[in-house]
Amino acid sequence: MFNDTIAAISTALNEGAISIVRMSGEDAILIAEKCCDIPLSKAKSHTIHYGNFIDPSTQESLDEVLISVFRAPKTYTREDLVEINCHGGIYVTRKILSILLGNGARLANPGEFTQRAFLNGRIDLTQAEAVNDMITAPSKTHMKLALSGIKGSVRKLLEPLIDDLLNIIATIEVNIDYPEYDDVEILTDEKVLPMAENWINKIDDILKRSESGQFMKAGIKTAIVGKPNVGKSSLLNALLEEEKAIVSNIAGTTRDLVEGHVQLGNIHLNLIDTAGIHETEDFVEKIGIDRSKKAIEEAQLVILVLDASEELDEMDEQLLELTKDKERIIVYNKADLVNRKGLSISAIHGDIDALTKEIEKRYQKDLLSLEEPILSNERQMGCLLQAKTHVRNAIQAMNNGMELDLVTIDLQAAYTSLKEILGEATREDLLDALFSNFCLGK
Ligand SMILES: Nc1nc2c(ncn2[C@@H]2O[C@H](COP(=O)(O)OP(=O)(O)OP(=O)(O)O)[C@@H](O)[C@H]2O)c(=O)[nH]1
Ligand SMILES: [Mg+2]
Repeated sequence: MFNDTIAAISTALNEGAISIVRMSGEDAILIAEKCCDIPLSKAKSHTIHYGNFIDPSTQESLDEVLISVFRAPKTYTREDLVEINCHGGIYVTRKILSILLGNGARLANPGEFTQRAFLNGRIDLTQAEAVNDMITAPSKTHMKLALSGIKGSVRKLLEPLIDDLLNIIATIEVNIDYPEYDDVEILTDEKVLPMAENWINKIDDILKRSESGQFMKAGIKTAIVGKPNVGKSSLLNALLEEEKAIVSNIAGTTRDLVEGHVQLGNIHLNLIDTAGIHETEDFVEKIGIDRSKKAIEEAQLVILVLDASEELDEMDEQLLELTKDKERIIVYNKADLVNRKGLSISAIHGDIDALTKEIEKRYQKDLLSLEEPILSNERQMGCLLQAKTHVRNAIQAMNNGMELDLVTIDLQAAYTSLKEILGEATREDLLDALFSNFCLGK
């Protein structure tokens, strides 16, 4: 528990109907009571009170407010918590905060409310991270993942593994310290080895699903490429349902990369429309073409556009060759002019269902990874990878005939790495760095 009381504006500081100023700590209720005409110290927990916010130094009434009182321990921070709902003017909100600060509260650091929730043991680190994910969630998929994170999905995902490890470590310890104790199973390399192999499989499964989940969350980097005039920009516009890129019948219309984002169901594409690739002496166009080639290299998905109304030429063949090792979809555009076998679309008429269906089909499996609990960021995945390395070391040690009392060092390291995901074995400075990414009042 902390002995200072923190305060911050918890809503975005903008003109709006209401703003919320939040306070947490031992003196939260006392300080609030000093600054209003409501007997808050008598208020029951989880109640809301109407009254006036008053500057104690002048007795001036500043705003009509609603004050919520939450008494420890069933609060966001596990401390006494007060939320002052005032009118959402920037001046009045700031003024209320400054009066609270003048009467005993300290300005909260970014993320400090959530940090207290974590340090006071109400939530684990993955839940704290999920709070931030919820606030920054750009789509329904992100929101759903963040919510399951807030509810503790990562802990549930890891708990069987952590329990298993702890159990084995404890049994080995007992075997070493109390060899005469015959109630406890005597463990041997032969018994632990298959379990460790099983842990590796479980870890790999979680890592694999989390990687594909993270990939889907971040959005698929998709480059639309092809010769000039095949309809790349028309396709970009059709996907975005807006006239973002210039379309014309002049070959070489697009010279720079044009970017856009689109959500196809739950699939998020980060699209790049590129300059048509061909041989040219035009200096500016050449730069554009170099950028197109780089975009192909960096893309996670390439949509290669061919013109259905023309025979494939050498340039098309070169592009087919250039993109052959990439994850790619080949589409025939201008299918309204000539019908071809293969995936056909007519970008200019917005007739691109065949393409969007193909994309959805291709990423269906990755999307499924989002249906089950996964790790939600690089930090968590990094710790799990470390845990895997330690289990691997343990396996190697056992294969080399090492005694279990030595193997247990690697098992303990694996256990610590897993606990670190939940923030239960980390250092303070790491936590400070982590919570400083939060915004104020959270
Ligand atoms: N008939 C038909 N014409 C199309 C279709 N899609 C694009 N076009 C036409 O093809 C021409 C080129 O279209 P763009 O979208 O600018 O082609 P691009 O591949 O971006 O061309 P560059 O930027 O020059 O590389 C325009 O005149 C479009 O109207 C289509 O589906 N059917
Ligand atoms: Mg173009």
